[in-house]
Amino acid sequence: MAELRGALIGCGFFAVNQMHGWRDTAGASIIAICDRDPERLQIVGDEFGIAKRYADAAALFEGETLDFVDIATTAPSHRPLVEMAARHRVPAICQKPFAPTLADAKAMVKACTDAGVPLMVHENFRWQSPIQAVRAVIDRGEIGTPFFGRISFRSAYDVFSGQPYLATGKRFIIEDLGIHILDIARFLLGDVSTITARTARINQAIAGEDVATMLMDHASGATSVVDCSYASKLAVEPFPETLIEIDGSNGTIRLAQGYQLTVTGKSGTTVSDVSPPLLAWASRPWHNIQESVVAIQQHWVDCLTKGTEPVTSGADNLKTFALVEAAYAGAASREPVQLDALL
Ligand code: NAD
Ligand code: 89Y
Repeated sequence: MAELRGALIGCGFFAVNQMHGWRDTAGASIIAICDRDPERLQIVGDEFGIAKRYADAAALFEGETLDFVDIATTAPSHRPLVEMAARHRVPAICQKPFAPTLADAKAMVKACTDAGVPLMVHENFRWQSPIQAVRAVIDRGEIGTPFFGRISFRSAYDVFSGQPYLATGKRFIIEDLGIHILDIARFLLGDVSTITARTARINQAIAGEDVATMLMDHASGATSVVDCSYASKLAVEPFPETLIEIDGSNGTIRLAQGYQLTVTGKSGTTVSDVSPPLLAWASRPWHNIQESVVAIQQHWVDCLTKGTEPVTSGADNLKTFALVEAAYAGAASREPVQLDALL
């Protein structure tokens, strides 16, 4: 079968990982790139040997016949670009956060549904191999029925040097990073009915919140705590590890710093190293995230080829994005927020 022909829009900081990832993804290749910043267009075009370069997304869609488009811009441009892809009947991947607002995200899902084109959000954290390892333990019934989870991301890593826009937005950690951790909670424990949230800004040099603590009721009956911080200086910097505790009716799972997985269940206690591989182009500490980029891109190609819906489709991601909106609303009101009312 012929390789799928894709184009990348947005050649910034994270897109370089996606371009490396496409080289490692079977069944697809990037044949054109687009960025309104000529310098970024040249840097990425030269590094990855892409001759077809566009400064304008409309010209890209007019000029190329594409099997998909990979949108790696920041959130404000996501809705116009996804709607443009829908108008041209081109399946689209859209980076997280899906959109500036839930209303925008819903409109994007509708545009793609109406046009009959697949839409996947690049929600890659659940594709990290340590997270997949935790889910596999739950799925094989080793700990029985989960009743509690703590999904935790605490760090003091300087994310602002690579992504300066993160320091300037009114919203920071929930929208940028917490969104992944909330998605992992959904991935491990199922959909959420209620969320209670508290936020704080410890680093006074940034505009948004850099600490968030969230308590969630899952439809399954499980309770989880999702806690995120970019203000936590630790002896050994854990970035970008997500640490996990799951308690079930027959045992427990602990994913500890250093990618150490301890499972106590029906078969006794096992301790294993679930470190992600260091891909040839990857660099520590980002290798965990970089590996998950290849995994989600391969999933997209497999889904497009088979005609199946990606697990982080636009429709699925509305439920993760709704948690972000609900967390901000609940942090402001100091009241629990029902998810049903938002979806
Ligand atoms: P960036 O600002 O470095 O890059 C964005 C690029 O898009 C810029 O080069 C900009 O010129 C270009 N651009 C913006 N609007 C455009 C438009 N309409 N047409 C053409 N080009 C346009 O941003 P980044 O740090 O690379 O982040 C991009 C996205 O990736 C963000 O949404 C961010 O949250 C996300 N991200 C995801 C992960 C992850 O693990 N999934 C990690 C980091 C960043
Ligand atoms: O933008 C964020 C993301 O998606 O993963 C980590 C990050 O780069 C900084 O918080």
